[in-house]
Amino acid sequence: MEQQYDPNTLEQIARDHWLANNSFAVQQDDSREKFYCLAMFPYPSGKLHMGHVRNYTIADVIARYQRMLGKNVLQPMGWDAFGLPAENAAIKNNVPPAHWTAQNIDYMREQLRQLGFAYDWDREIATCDPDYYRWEQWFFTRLFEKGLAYKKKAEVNWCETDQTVLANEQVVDGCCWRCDNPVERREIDQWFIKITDYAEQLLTDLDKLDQWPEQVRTMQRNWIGRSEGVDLDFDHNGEALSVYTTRPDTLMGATYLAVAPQHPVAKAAAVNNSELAAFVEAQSNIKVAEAEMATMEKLGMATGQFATHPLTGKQVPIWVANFVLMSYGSGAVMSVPAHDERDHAFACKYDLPIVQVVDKAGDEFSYDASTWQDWYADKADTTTINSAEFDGLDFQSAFNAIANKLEALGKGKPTVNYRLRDWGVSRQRYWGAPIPIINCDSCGAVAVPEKDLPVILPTEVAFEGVGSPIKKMPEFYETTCPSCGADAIRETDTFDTFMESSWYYARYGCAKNDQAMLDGEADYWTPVDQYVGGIEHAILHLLYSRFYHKLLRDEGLISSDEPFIRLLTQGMVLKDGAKMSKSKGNTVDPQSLIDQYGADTVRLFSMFAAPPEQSLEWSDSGVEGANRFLKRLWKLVHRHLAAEPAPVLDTATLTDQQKNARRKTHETIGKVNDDYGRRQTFNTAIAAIMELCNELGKLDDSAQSRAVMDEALRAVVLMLGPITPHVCHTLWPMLGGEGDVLNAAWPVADEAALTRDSIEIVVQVNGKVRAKMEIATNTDKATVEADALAQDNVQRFLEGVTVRKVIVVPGKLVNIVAN
Ligand code: ANZ
Ligand code: ZN
Repeated sequence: MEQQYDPNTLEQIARDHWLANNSFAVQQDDSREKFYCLAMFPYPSGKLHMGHVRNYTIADVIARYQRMLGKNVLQPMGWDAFGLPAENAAIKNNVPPAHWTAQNIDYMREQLRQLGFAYDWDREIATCDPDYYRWEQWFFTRLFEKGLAYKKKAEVNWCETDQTVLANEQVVDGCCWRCDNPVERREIDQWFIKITDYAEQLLTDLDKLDQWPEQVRTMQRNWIGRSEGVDLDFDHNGEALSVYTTRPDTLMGATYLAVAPQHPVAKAAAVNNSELAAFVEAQSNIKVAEAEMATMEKLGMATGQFATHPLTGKQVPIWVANFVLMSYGSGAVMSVPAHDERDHAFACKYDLPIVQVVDKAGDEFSYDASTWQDWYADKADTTTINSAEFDGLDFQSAFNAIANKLEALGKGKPTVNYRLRDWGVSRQRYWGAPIPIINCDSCGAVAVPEKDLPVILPTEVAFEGVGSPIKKMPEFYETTCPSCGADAIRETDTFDTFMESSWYYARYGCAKNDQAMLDGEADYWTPVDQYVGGIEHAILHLLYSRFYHKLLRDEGLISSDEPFIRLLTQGMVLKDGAKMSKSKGNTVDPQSLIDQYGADTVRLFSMFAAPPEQSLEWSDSGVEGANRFLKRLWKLVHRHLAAEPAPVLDTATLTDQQKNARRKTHETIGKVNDDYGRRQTFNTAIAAIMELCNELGKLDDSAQSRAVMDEALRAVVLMLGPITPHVCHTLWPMLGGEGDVLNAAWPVADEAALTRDSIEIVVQVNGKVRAKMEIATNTDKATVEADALAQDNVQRFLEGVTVRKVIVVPGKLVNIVAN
């Protein structure tokens, strides 16, 4: 009697086999090409969701495929284990974050195991493990010594009632999430890493990442935000008031200056002007996102002071304006209301002079606020006017001429600016890696010496209120200065969790090394050949990792320039058109699906339902369909095995039907290979395999048909191996395959099987299809023409008309033009 497809039993057997053989543990092997496949590691929030399942299945399919191509494949897994949710859970459930995290990790590891992912578990990392973060602390001290890590005052959200700093997500409508009192902004000492020193490299190296989605590269480019301009000085009471402009060609049209509310000139002017002081005070306290900046109301106030224009010597008024950022350029702007939309609106509002200095042939300029046109700010095809000796120049010539003149006068120089800011890495939270610094009254900030690392985060803590427990633990923060020996205070801030996720991919290469952060094996495995993860990480995580990689390289720990060669950003999992999320209550628990259908069905569905980069719409019937297909495949194989053993394939004796089935098999191999490797469209690969199985079902049970079937079923099992590894593990030896299917060689299409003896040609009369005919593939053109004209139905349409022309498109169609 035929065995039933029983996923629960066979999947357990397959997984036990992999576990017993440690099938996915890998070592450095210089004789083979290496392939490092990585999916972004999860935050251990409790249990897996469908987004995880999809993400990890995509990576697993790629890893298993590459392994079958004969490469030495590393696919590790670990935990992004620090972060705020663990603290919130600790407050709510009264368990220390370390315990909560460890429990979640154990549960989720078991779930990943059940899905059959081919991970080298020997390399597992949890970022909250001191064996991991000690190296991060050590590396930070190296950056500190090089001057790449520094301390400066920066603003945080402060809740006076709870006496604590709040993360941005803990501020709800300007109030504390816990006590609902208004949140203030406070300046406190914080640690920064100088990513701005690497801005140019981070930008130019994007050009090397030609296997990244263009969209992600563009987002990174915009985030870095490089601009070329000129720093130039106006004179203010004998002192230089510097402005940054990308449009020095419009300098002769600068009719006023605008400074940020925090600018020294604004503050000085406010001393004897209470109205201005109030304005400056109010505007300094408002912090807006840059995106809001564009749409918010532009407000300003005159300082009553003037500055001298560097070229004309004219006096221009200085205004304070809310749209000027203190943190960009010099915090002061030369305003050119004729050619900058913002300056124009401001000038109209406050009745400031407007002077046109750029002209565009054929277009009328208007000073009216309602008729602002984009061309006023456009740099293409312009000519300078009203600019004295600089008249009649295009943008670049005017830029250069004015920049040169300013340089000659010692009043300006060309500058490059970046929107990118240094990376603030201090968090005033508890559940993170302690920043390895000791603050001494006489020596200042001193790095914890290597011998005293790691600085271990105490884990048996109780949460009282919301503040970080280590800020209230003298036994943690009371220490002595490593350099002078005096009493000193240990830093109680912890690192931003982006610190851990910025280098974990490299640590997998030598996860167990307790002598060094990274070693030769880590250098062997890096860079990651294929990285898979969510588009939500397109900017920060990927930019910080790219930066960290360059820091590691410059410390001599790694030899490549970029961490991730190829990037696949997976789409979201939706249900009824909305993103699956707990708050929407539309989640599907992968666990219940695994229990009901087995892991292979869940894997097959998540790969079949959509191309990986697009969103996947959840469908129960789709899951059932995936399950039905696996049952059909199971039947097909068992029916084949129940028949007489297949004889040796004899290609010379095959019938047309057998030849077609065999050609279909090899065409599918070619297509699936391309879909897995180059295109990464696994859904179309699966569709092709399903179609092939349908065709195979039509074969008769003659001896050579069974031989064709035998070859085809082996190919099907090999091709599905990466997607549904458990069932393929079971079927492979049944079909006489040697060893584990996961180590079997990827099938190669037989060119000879692809050639067709005959081909179908469409015959048209005046562009309309009138007949189809089978002809031998090597038929010459004249014979094709003659055969086409001889078709019965074609003859009918040629009655009473004259053939004017016969067009033959080889291998496809014949069109007869007649009238
Ligand atoms: C005069 C001018 C004329 C400007 C014109 C633009 C158009 P990007 O490209 O982003 O670097 N700017 C300079 N510092 C600023 C600050 N701290 N806050 C707000 N705006 C500032 O932008 C550079 C341009 O933004 C500069 O060029 C300056 O305005 C403004 F037709 O100077 B421009
Ligand atoms: Zn000291």
